[in-house]
Amino acid sequence: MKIYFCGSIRGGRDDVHLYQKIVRKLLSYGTVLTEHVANTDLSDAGEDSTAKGDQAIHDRDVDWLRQSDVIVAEVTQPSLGVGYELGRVVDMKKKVLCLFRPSSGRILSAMIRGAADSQHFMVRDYNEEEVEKVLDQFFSSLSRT
Ligand code: 6IA
Repeated sequence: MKIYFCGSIRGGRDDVHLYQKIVRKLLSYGTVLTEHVANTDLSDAGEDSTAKGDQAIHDRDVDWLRQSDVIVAEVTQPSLGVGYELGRVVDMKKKVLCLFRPSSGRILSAMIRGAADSQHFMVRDYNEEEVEKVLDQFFSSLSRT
């Protein structure tokens, strides 16, 4: 199974250690196309900031989104890139799990929470301690569909 993990990069790297935990767990279900999102060496400067570099990142990521079987996004740290990726995949009719931590004190964008449906796009409120259990539940629900 090909999994695309979305997490904030230029939106801010406050949750990178949680992204690592999520990616470690996702690797037990399949190939994670975007392991670099959880790389602690990757700063919110996003290294190659030339126009060509950004275009290459965009085109490669959209291609990976098309190839992926499932998308998991940590959406607590607001990120334009993550929001854009989620908007693109809605039209691809892929299975999507968005993970949000209400304990952050933030309120999730209506454009993400409001996109939830009973078929493809799921938004799950959770605490960090239960993330592995939440992922287990999601992936076992996939194997039943
Ligand atoms: O707006 P943001 O930067 O927060 O967007 C983050 C999202 O966009 C992530 O879910 C990634 O899939 C994607 N993304 C944004 N920047 C990069 C990137 N930068 N590389 C890969 N995906 C990115 C450069 C780092 C790379 C050379 C290792």
